Amino acid sequence: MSERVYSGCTAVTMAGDAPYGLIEDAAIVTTAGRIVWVGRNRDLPGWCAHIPNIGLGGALVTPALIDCHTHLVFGGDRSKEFAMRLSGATYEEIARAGGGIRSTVGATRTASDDELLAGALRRVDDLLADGVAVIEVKSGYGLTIEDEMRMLQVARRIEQHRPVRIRTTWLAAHALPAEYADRADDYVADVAIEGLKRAHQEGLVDAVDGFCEGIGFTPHQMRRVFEAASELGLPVKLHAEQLSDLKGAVLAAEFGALSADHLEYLAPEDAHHLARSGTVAVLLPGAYFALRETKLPPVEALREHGVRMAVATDANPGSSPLSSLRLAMGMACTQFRLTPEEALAGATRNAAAALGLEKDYGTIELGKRTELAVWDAPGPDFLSYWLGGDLLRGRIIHGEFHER
Ligand code: DI6
Ligand code: FE
Repeated sequence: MSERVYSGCTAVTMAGDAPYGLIEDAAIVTTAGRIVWVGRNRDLPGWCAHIPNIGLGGALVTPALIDCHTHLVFGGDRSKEFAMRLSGATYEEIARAGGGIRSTVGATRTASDDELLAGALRRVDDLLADGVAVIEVKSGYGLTIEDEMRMLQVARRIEQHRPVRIRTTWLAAHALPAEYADRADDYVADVAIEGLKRAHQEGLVDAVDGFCEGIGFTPHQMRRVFEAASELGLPVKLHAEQLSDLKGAVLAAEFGALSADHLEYLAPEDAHHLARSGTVAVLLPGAYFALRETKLPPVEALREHGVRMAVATDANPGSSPLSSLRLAMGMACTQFRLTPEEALAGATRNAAAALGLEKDYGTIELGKRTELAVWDAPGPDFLSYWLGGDLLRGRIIHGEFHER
């Protein structure tokens, strides 16, 4: 059942030694949603002769893209703050004045579940049009146990409405709600940690994150959250070094984090910590762009130390109002000087690693899930080079081709 040969395509496997793992005139064979053979069409084994063969007309086929860092469940929007920032207010000033994340918290708490879901689905649809098949979604705009859990429940419901895999991340340590003003330690204990235990009991948590920053939580507070996560056997990740260098990435590495994210202010000499722990560096050029940041993440040092780099949208109403992963890839190249191949690896193979999903996703290889993106593009560089447009011809979801 559900066996297919996809032929007449250029396979961008993102595996093996060739650039992009490229195979010209390729065939990909799938059985029950898993890749069972991939190679040159002329080498197709005899046992494939009876399998329905679908010609892709010279299309480019990549692993489906993965957006490994989003905050796409939220209420309201922050277009007014966008205007304020353009007339001189900084992101931090707005946050300290009660705007920023806290204003989205107000709008999220008052939104119904269905309203939150409807807003999220619009952004999910944007990502699907970019060939995305897996999306990580964080909580962090509820900041009570109930509202944080509600965000993750809404995020999980996305899977019932769209053909996409959702991973949910507990990010209660995102901002301090007004009711806990000057009591950050209490908030960490009562909500970030107690809530985590409850959300985990309900099966809502795939990973645990925090905003380690002057306007967020201290490394000491994040350590307490990470210790609680480790006791529950949950993997961690961290918003680290986005606005200043608090050594969050070093802390993340100490806990064997799946990823450390943002990293504009990472000291180059700290890159080796991420390499040693196998922690993925998730680069978020949308936030760099929208905040008009000028400090670049130390890409050269990350590369030198062999730290795997991912690229994600950070889709959120404040620092990164962006729902195109391909645009994030283009920005990663132009702003951060990634190569187009690094950018695609960052949205496939390394994004899968940032979510602990590399056994199933991120490359076109034997045994992986047959989740692929089929593009009208002359070559893989094009995916990062061309900004915007409608390049996706279709998606292969669980082994079945779906035209856009
Ligand atoms: N860093 C970010 O860029 C987002 N969260 C975080 O910790 C911003 C979230 C927001 O501004 O609403
Ligand atoms: Fe973020």
